[in-house]
Amino acid sequence: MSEHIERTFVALKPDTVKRGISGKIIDIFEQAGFKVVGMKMVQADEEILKEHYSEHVDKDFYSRLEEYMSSGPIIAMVLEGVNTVENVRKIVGETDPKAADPATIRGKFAHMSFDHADGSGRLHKNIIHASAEKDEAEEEINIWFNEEELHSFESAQEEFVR
Ligand code: 3AN
Repeated sequence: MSEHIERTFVALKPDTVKRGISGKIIDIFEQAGFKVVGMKMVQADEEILKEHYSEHVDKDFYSRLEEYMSSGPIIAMVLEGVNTVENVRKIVGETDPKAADPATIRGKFAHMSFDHADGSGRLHKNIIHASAEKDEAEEEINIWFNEEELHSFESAQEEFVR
């Protein structure tokens, strides 16, 4: 496998699942040629969220982040392709939907802002999570998936997009 082919972890957050826009978002990644090599619906609990968001556990907003992320099932995915971590983050857009480019997933499907969430005690609903760095992607894939849940296969478009 080329050194540029890598995997990243993506989670469609509970608001996305409840709004029924998961398919539209998965479609964006498939259209860009990423291969879905793992996918499942999970009800996240306190323990897995503390592991996943270990860098945020002590922050003021953590209890709201946990409430948001456990407010319904998420769709956890592993995507594979060329420089996937960087490319997927670009497609996902800025963390704060208000600041996200309208061509990105967060800009297209949300308009929440940190100021609004923090000022009103609301949940900062931003649709999707994607790993920020290659090391983080490996850690997050291990947190959410077992080896048997990840698949190696040749996709129909691989020859044209890689
Ligand atoms: P990203 O998910 O884009 O890597 P991080 O790691 O900075 O962004 O933040 C993780 C999660 O914590 C995000 N989903 C974000 O909504 C939430 N978060 C970060 N900062 C705040 C804040 N000031 N108020 C509410 N939620 C926040």
